[in-house]
Amino acid sequence: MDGGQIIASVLERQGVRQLYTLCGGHISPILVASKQLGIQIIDVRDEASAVFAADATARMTGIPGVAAVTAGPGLTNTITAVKNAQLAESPVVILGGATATVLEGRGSLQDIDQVALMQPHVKQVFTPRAVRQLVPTLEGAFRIAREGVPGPVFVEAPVDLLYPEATVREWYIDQGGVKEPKNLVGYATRAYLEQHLARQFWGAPGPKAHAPEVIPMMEAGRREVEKVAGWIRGAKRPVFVVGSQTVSVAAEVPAIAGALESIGAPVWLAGGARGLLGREHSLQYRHKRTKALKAADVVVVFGFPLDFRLGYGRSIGSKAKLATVNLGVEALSMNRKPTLGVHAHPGRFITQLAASLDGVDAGRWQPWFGELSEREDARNAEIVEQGKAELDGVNPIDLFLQLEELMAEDSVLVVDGGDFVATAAYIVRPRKPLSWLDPGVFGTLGVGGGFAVASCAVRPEAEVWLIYGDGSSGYSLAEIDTCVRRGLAPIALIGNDGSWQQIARDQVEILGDACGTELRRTAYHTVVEGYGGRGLLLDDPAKIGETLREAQAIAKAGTPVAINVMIGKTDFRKGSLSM
Ligand SMILES: Cc1ncc(C[n+]2csc(CCOP(=O)(O)OP(=O)(O)O)c2C)c(N)n1
Ligand SMILES: [Mg+2]
Repeated sequence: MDGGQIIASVLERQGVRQLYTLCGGHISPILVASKQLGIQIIDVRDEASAVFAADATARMTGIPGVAAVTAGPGLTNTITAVKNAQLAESPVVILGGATATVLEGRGSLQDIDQVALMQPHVKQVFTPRAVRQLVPTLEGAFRIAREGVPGPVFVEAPVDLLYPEATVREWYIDQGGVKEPKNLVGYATRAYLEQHLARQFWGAPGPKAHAPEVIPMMEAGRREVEKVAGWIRGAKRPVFVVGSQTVSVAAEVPAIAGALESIGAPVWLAGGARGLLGREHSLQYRHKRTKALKAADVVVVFGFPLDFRLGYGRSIGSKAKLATVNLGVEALSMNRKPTLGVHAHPGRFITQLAASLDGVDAGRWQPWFGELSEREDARNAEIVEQGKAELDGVNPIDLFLQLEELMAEDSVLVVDGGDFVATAAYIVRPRKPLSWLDPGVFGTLGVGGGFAVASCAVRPEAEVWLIYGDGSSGYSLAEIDTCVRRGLAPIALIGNDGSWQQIARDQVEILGDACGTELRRTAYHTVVEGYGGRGLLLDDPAKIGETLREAQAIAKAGTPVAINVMIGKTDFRKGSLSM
């Protein structure tokens, strides 16, 4: 077995089904060997997309996503996506090629200090330097990615660990010109290289790959569970905020949803936890979270930091009892000291709470539910009204209200953009758990192509909606080409306002100049045709329904499709600024 085959065997044992990559000589053996083991090789058009795709795969499956990129620029191109995965707490294994071990630091092609480059953005950097180390190193990388607060890890695999020993020997000895030494220097060099080779290949291939280690979900102590359960029993106006960490163990998600239902408190779902309770649920609220938090007497924030999205903790009334539950110790008291910080897996804590609360009388909360529902219904009615406004172009609210009706039960929603996607987030409801993919706290534009590629690969039966701002689509529309080559068929919905609108809105109002924020009403539907997909233009509000349905049919038949929607200006998002 060569190093490429050894790495592939670990991937297979860890349950990896897709390997995202953009090729390079440094990583060829990993790609070829993985393909031979039946792992799908998905070759994208930008290394960032490979890592975004690996991130999305991890979020949907709970198994670390894997991206293999070549040395030097292949790796530097991933940085934004790696940082995004770190902040989204997504377990990703980045396999990076590297120069041959004997050439390190000697000016070979694409040789840079990759360890220093990656260190700040990952949980750990792994640098195997002998073939026998590959299996334990990689298995360690997979474990670290999943353990504690999940996140990305980087494994640097020098090219001479990946090819067969005979090939590497030929590079070093034959091509190195020391096969038949002519003088003392030649003999010394040869001896040095022989010794180096022996160190690298001694004991190879090393141990066989094992099944992934079971990492138990971190539990809270009984006293913490009892304490929060006691608050909930005595609460008049409880509020639960449930964030992405809660759903990090995919297999446990149905049990966690069941536990939330059995507790019966009102729930706001955020980030990757959206869809946890299905399309609609009597416990789930989507609007007026801040109002509810201000009025609540008990607030439990599960797997979500007290960051800008919760007003840095100030959104929660100062008299409320506040529990934060998080895998990260620092997140427990970020910006505000909670009444109780619980260092545990928030999903597990929900099931622990439900067990402890068995038989809580949720009926007592009827007046509170009534108040919340009134506000929720009023906001929904307001949205429907705003959707009726006639604009100069398609009304995005009308578009999403219709999409909400038409979208398949088995859908995945990917969002990448500013105002257009924020509008979508208000209106479109994920149908199931683990079917909503947004960048996360880093707010990175450009995730869309990679996320959509992964969604189609991981859920081949699903209808994948890629909701793009026109500005954002420019980063990754080239992944339509990847989709065509790999038989993946997302539906891209591009909100074309000829603007980086979310930025333009405030820049113009505060500074009086739109410079740097203007785009053209580009023919993105033609662009995707060039890549081999189908493009539809939607500029007539009367044709929203038929165009959405046409796109669904095209995607169902296996062709990726983009709808270029000429949207009109609304003030729906006025006044919302995230800093
Ligand atoms: C990589 C990156 N660059 C810049 C930004 C800043 N930014 C946030 S929203 C936005 C505008 C997005 O424009 P578009 O995708 O067209 O959506 P719109 O707001 O127009 O609906 C920008 C530039 C960012 N979040 N990420
Ligand atoms: Mg725009």
